[in-house]
Amino acid sequence: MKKLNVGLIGYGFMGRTHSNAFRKVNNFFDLPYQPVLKAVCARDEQKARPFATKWGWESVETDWRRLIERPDIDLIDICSPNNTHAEIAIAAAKAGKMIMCEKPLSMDGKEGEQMVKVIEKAKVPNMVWYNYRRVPAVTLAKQLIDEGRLGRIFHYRAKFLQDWTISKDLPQGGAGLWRLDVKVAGSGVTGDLLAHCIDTALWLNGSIDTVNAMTETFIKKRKHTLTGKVEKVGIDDACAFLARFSNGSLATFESTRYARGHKALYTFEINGEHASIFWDLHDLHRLQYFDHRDEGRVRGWRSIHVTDSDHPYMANWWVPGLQIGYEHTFVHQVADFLNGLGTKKPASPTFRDALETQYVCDAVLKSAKTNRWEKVSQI
Ligand code: SOE
Repeated sequence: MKKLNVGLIGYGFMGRTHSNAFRKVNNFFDLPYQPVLKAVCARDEQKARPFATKWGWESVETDWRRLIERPDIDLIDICSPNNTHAEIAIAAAKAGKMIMCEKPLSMDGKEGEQMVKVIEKAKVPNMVWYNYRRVPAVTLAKQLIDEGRLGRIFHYRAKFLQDWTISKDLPQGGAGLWRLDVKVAGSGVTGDLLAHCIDTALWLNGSIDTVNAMTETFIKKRKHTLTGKVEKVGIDDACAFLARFSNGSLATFESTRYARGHKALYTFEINGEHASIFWDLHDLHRLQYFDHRDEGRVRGWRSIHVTDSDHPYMANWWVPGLQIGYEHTFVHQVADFLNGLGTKKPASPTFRDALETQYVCDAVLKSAKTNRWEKVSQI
């Protein structure tokens, strides 16, 4: 097993999920590489040091450029806010480092294109952390669709609902709350939550041709943590859009951070000619499946408990019937990335795959402004 020295940039919520994944992955998966937690990088050394101690990072850097220059770092993992992704990824690629980048890839499609160009020229392995693809039930959905069990697909329906920004007293900017600052996040729920739904949808159901969207910013002004002033809010608090896939199916997507009572209700349903599937993040180890070809007397929705050893990823965990959760999706993502390095078949989503999601987000935000159907740029 070869060592792979990782340099992590950022130590927020995602910094924790990634650190956990790098630490655990070799305990559960037989892989050609072993990640070594070499250095964590954050501007505030006082905060980065306890994080490094807690998660086992060997050293601390306070300047990402210095981290990239280090000859002992093989892989740069970017979990800093969205407006930093492009500059860091481009510099890391030019320095010949492998790159893993938090979602969304970029602030918009144009920026994403520049990233893809440089990364592909440098020929460095790369991946974007769209972790929900690697929930075993979601991967099972992919298998069932690819086996043709659903037949022709008619409908795709996805939503991602949260309720944590309803208070008008919540400021914008700063730790965690940069998601409310358009200059840092690029957009609101479209890039933060719908990007997940779009990534899964493109993976399961192929490309999207056109979209028609509406967005709303319910709280128009919020205090900015960094300036102390009340400033205009530039993000979309809610977004809903219609879409047409290239395979002829119709879709609805909805996301908001104003759905009181819902914390992370990511669901999707797909209706095909023969069968339908439904998945819900709040019940993530189950896949609901209805197959019209079943004998009529026993036909009905099956609730598949995706915990058996012939289910995706599950043979690597406990014994059949015992569940895993959210953090394991990140472990799976690292395992697939490392296997991809070994076999030279890059695991998805690569930067190029994630650019497709940016193009859909761009078209959605454009349509919300023009009030028209908009075409999605194709790669
Ligand atoms: C926002 O609240 C958030 O943390 C997103 O940034 C993540 O991508 C999503 O998985 C959960 O919600």
